[in-house]
Amino acid sequence: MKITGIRTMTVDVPLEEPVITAIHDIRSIGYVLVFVDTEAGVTGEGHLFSLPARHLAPLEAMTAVLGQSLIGEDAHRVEGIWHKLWTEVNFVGHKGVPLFALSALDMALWDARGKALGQPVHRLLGSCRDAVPAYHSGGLWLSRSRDELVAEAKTFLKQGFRAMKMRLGKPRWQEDVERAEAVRDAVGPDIRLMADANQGFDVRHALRLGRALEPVGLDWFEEPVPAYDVAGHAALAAALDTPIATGETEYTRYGFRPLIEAKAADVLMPDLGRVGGVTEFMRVGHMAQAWDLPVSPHLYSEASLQLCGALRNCDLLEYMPWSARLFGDKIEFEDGRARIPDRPGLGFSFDLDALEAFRAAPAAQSAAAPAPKRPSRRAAAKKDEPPAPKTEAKPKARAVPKARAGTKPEAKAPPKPETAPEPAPKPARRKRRDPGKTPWYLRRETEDA
Ligand code: SMN
Ligand code: MG
Repeated sequence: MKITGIRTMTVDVPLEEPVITAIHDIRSIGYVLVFVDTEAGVTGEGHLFSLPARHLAPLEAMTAVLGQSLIGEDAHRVEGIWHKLWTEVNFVGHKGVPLFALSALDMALWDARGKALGQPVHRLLGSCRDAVPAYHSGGLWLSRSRDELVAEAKTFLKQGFRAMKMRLGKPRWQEDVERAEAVRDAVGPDIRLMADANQGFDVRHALRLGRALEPVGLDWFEEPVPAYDVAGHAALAAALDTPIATGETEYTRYGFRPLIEAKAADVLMPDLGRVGGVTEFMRVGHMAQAWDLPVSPHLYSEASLQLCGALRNCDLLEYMPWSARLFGDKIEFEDGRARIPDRPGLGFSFDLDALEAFRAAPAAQSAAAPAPKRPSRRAAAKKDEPPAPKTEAKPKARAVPKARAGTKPEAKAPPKPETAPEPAPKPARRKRRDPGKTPWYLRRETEDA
C-alpha cells in the first residue's frame, strides 16, 4: 500500500478552564494532525499535542519534513519505516521534537494499516481485552479547594468512574495530605485513587509526604521528583509501600530501560505521542512484561485504547477529556470501563469541520508571540483563577488545503505532499512540486536517479 502524500494541519484548542499543576499553566492545547495518504485511497491519521501551543511550529515542520521519507514506502512496513526514520533523525536527536514527529507518523501508519485491512489496531497487534478500566484525570486540580475536590470526586463517581487522579503540590505537605484524605473519605476505600506531583518536589519533601500518604492507600504516587532524577525515584520506590509511577516524559525503550534497571518505577507511563508511536509503545510494553511491570498510557486517551487492547500489562487508561474535541467518534464508557473500539484503524477520526474553528495561527506569528507570563506557584494554586480565554475562530492563514480523512487520491495523479517546508516564499496555495525542483534534502532515492 504505497504512501502517496503527507499532509499536516495545526489546531489550538482552548480549555474550558486553565489547568495548573506543579509545573504547568495550561490555557489551550496545540495539536499537529498528520494525514498519510495512500494509493489504496485510505488515509491514516495521527496526531501529537504541544504544551504550550506556541511550540506547534517546529513540531509541525519536523513532522512534515520527516514525513517526506514515507513517500513511496509501503504503509504496512511499519517496523521498517520506523527504523528508517530513527536512522534519519540520529543527527538531530533521538529525543524531543524528532520523536514527537516520528510518533505521530507511526500512529498514522497504524491507522492506515487498520483501515486498509478493515481491522482495529489492537487486533493487528494481538488483542487481549474488549474494555479497560479508566481513571478520570481531568480534574481534582491543585487549584481546587478541599470542598471542590470532594464535590468533583463525587461527580466522577456519579459518572461511573471507579478510579481517579488528583494532583499534589501545595507548599505545605500537610495540606496535600489533608486534601488526599478528604478525597479518600469522599470516595471510600474501594475506589482507585492516584496522585500526581508533576515533578514538583525534592526527594526529602516527597519522602515525608509519601510516608504521610501511605494510610490513604494511593494506587500510585506519580512523578514525585524531577523526571531526570532516576535515583531519586528509585530511593522513593524502595522506601515507600505506595507504588511510584513515572515515565510520561521519556522517549523510546532507551528512556524506559534505565528506569526499570534502577527500579525507579512500579508503574511505567509511556506517552504515545512521545515514546515513538504505536510501534515503540509495544516495545516498551513488552520490555515491561519481562519485569512484570504494568504500563499505563499517559494522555492520548483515544488512540491509547488500542494499546490497552493489545498489551496484557496495560490495564488502566488515563481518561483526559481534552482531546475529545478532536474526534467525531467518542470513547464509550460502561461502569467506569472504556470500550476498546472495534472500528478499523485507531478507531477515532478527526472531526475536521469542528476543528476548522481552531486552526492555529501561522507558524511565524505563533513563533513571534511572547511567552505568557507564568504565575508563581503560590499564586497559581489560589482558587480564583482568571477565566479561560474565550474560544475564537482563528484566521485560516495556513496555506494548506483542508485536510480530509479517507479522501481518494485522483486517478493516476496521487496528491503531492502539501505541507513540506518549501524554499519559495508563501504561495497562496502550495503547488504540485516538479520532482526536478524538489530540494535535495526532501528528494527520494528514485527521484535522485
Ligand atoms: C499532566 C501532564 C500534562 C498536562 C496535564 C497533566 C499529568 C498527567 O502529568 O499525568 O496527567
Ligand atoms: Mg503525570
